Amino acid sequence: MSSNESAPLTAPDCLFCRIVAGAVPATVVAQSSAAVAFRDIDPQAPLHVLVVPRDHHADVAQLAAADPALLAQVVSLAEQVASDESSGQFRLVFNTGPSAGQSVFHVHAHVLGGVELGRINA
Ligand code: DGP
Repeated sequence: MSSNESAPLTAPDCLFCRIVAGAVPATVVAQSSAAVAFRDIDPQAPLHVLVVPRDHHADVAQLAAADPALLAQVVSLAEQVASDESSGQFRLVFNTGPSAGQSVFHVHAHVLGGVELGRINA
């Protein structure tokens, strides 16, 4: 089932599915029919919002494979939040896998901004 239909795909015991459903409180700053944006509980920048698709996908690679249009909607909502709350310039981070720092396995974009961000020297 896609996010255009009535009930989103969910996974049992998924924290971000519960936030999307309103069962766990979060500070929601924007939403669309496909995605929800809410403040990170432990902000790392003046603007630090998480954007999640309403449908459950474990990570960005799985989302891109299963529903690339939905990934585009996640990015679009991220851009909207950055424009509404900051300069419109932002860093988008998808931690993907435990070794990359992913701790919640419902794909989420970290939208970071509101400050001069340093270059990433990988
Ligand atoms: P990651 O490590 O990339 O999986 O990021 C998970 C983020 O989720 C982390 O920055 C903290 C945030 N987070 C964890 N639990 C909650 C919560 O209950 N509410 C909110 N708003 N954010 C949470």
